[in-house]
Amino acid sequence: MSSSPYKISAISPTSHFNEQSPFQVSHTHRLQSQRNVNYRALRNPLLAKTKLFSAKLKGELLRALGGAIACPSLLGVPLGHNSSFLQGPAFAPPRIREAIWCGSTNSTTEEGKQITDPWVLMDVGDVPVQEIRDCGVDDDRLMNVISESVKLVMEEDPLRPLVLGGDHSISFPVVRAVSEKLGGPVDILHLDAHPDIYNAFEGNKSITTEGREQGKRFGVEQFEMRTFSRDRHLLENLKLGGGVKGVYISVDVDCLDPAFAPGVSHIEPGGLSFRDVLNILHNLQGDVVAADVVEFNPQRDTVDGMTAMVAAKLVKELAAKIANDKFPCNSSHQTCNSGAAAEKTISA
Ligand SMILES: [Mn+2]
Repeated sequence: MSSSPYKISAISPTSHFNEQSPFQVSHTHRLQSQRNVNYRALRNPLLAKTKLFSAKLKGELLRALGGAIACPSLLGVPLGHNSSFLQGPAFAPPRIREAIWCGSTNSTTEEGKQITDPWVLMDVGDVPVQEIRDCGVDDDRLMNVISESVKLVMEEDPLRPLVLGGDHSISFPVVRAVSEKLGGPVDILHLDAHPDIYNAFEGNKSITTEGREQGKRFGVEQFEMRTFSRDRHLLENLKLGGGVKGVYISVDVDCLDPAFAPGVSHIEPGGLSFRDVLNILHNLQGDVVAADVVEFNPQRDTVDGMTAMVAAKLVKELAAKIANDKFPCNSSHQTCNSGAAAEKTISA
């Protein structure tokens, strides 16, 4: 277990989880009197059904097509109010989607998968975070809504959550859901300019104490940029997820040097290059069960949406990492001569 960066090898964060459905607001009356909002909209699991319908539809489509073993599905979590500085990450998911499908770039990942291929990328939309907050729902319950939404996606095998943040506070409810759904801990690969391992930050429960001590306490191995050149070989040849339920990857866009990604709330010079990050992700060996890309802040991006493109490419490459199907010629429908590939040309 000594070969991983930013790894928390045994997370089973069930202590704060509320078994009650987040869509059943228990203190309805108090909230109604405070805000004069009809909480039936949340009790009557309309929101859950909407999300469930979208995930179910995509899941059924994939199962009908056959062959998919694991297919990443975008799930936007536009939450920004937990950022310690700016709230712009709440606006990130639509900007990332826009950049993913932007005509100025192509739909092929570096290893040759097509994101237009339903086996490679699905999308079940956003968790309606702001709408729920506007109803006066508190943060704990909101985090439960996020966890439940992740679980709804995971119910629809072979879908796997590829989460678009949002600020980094969303990673906790997402990992919690993944771990609970899979029935055990996962390894976490966390790329970030900041350790983000406070015991509590403005009331937020975080998975880990202060800095290095918390890291040690929770078995987090941290690799720092000042020694990156020394650790490069190790970090670019990681093998994770052994003995646990798989690997969760959390990429805070500010892990990148601001030369590559200026559109973040917390600019920290001296970070990774985009190629460094791709090398780490591409060479990682392990079953990636879910991932997130967080902290892209469109309000600080350049006019040309440069960081949006960076975030979008991270998402595309993570999708390629997660996507797994029975067809060896995934992206080559037209050129592959095998029967299996012919079967996959349904959508062509
Ligand atoms: Mn950060």
